[in-house]
Amino acid sequence: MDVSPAPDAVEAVRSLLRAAVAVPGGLVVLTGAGMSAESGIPTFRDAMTGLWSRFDPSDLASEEGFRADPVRVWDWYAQRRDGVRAAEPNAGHQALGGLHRRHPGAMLLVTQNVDNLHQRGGVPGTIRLHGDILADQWLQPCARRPACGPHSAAPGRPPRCADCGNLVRPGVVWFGEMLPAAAIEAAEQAARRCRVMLVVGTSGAVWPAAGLAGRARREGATVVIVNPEPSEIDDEAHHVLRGTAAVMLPRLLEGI
Ligand code: BV8
Repeated sequence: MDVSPAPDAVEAVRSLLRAAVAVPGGLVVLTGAGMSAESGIPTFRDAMTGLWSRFDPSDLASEEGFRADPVRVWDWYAQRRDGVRAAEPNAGHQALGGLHRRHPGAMLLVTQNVDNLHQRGGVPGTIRLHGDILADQWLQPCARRPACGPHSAAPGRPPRCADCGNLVRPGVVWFGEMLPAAAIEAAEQAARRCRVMLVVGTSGAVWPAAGLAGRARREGATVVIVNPEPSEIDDEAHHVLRGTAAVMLPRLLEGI
């Protein structure tokens, strides 16, 4: 396992990627918060600095946490939403968008990120395992028929239904909640079929997303990790390139 992105290490991975994008579904890219760090969106690890450093993310990102203090959790998401709206896709997002344009159908992009930077970076079909931070949904399914939409809620922190008091929550997957079945099934199927899985900017700490690299490896794929720091899934990798998403992805994907 080579650790420094020496030119020959990068070239070895580039030839694997070149072969992978020659077949439909040959490449699966799995991304985490590190993918958006150079767009100014703090990673979960880094987010625990400053204003929110006194809170455990899985406390804030949970139904229990929301029910315990809806205002605090709503404000946390409102601040993160502003950050996502103000952010731009970085050179890493753009490089993946370029590869998608050059080889439609060859790459499946699976993300843990709840921002929309992959879509804005040119990969509209990105599979979102953990939802969309800019989407709203009801905390409880609306009992009315036809059901009211969360946009009809009375403004507030959080907005709530003027009739039944139902709260609006962000359209993300909270800890303890199941992932969207279609998304995790598509990701697991793609992991089973790919030739190369490129894992970018994830600590590999959150499941079931963290299990996708091991599944791909067990099915015979080559696993490549791009991360400036060690992650909890480095053992699943055949190649680890210590670098950032916005620097390493253009180096790996240009001209492929
Ligand atoms: C579930 C949306 C069924 C919300 C998120 C098995 C074992 C242990 C625990 C579990 C298990 N199975 C289930 C669990 C429980 C739990 C879990 O995994 N807990 C962990 C913390 C131990 N999983 C769940 O609850 C999942 N649901 O399993 O349902 C069930 C239910 C109950 C019990 C059993 C089964 C739901 C998980 C989804 C939660 N929602 N996000 C929101 O965003 O507000 S997860 C959220 O955190 C992100 O989406 C992301 O997935 C995760 C953060 O991880 P990363 O993205 O990797 O980011 P992190 O900050 O950790 O690391 C950043 C990395 O980037 C670092 O490595 C750094 O070095 C690198 N980096 C930094 N800069 C750069 C860079 N890389 C490249 N370039 C750079 N510039």
